[in-house]
Amino acid sequence: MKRLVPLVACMLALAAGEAFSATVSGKVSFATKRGQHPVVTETLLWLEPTGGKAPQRAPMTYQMTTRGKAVVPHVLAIPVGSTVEFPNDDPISHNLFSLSSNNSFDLGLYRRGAGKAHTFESPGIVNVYCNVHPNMSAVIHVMATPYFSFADAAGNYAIGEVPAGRYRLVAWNEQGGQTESPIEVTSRGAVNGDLALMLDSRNFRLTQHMNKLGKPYQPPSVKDY
Ligand SMILES: [Cu+2]
Repeated sequence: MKRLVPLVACMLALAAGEAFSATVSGKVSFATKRGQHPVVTETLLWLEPTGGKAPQRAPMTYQMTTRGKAVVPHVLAIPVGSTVEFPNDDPISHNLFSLSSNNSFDLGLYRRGAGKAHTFESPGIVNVYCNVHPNMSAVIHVMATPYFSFADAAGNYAIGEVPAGRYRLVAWNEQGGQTESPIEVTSRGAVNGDLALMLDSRNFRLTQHMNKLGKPYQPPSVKDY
């Protein structure tokens, strides 16, 4: 009798037209050269439906804090339409900005305090820099899909509650770039496809970006502190 219960639950679910969903999980690994240490926990994975549109996660409010002349967190993933607040914990002023298309912004120079906020209306990768400190940077992924998750320190990832369908599974890391794999979640909740992804950071070079006016940064001066 006990064994019948899941079967009955299953039949009821089917009768109600309830589709199966699956957890898409696997592992990301890195090809590196000596001295390279990509931050594995900053690896973002997401699923884009191939054909058809993904539902959206409700927009939320997030924070990106300037602290110790760094941006924390360094990588953020947010549903499209979300707002990011930019508090400044430092005793010095910062000026975060982005020139990324469709999501450009310029907070202007701001002192310690709650800071300003910006709402990100377009999906895509937003490269964030500070107009005062060329070494400060962050990345905001504005997601058009609700299916995204960061890897853990070992590179393992899990994206839950994925309905049946065909998807592009994409992995991104700042040093490792981007790679993808076609996968399918079957109507019975099985996951087919290559879930072990390899990111190649060997060609990564730290390049100097321009300031918010598209000009090279001036050499640091005492005034910047
Ligand atoms: Cu700064």
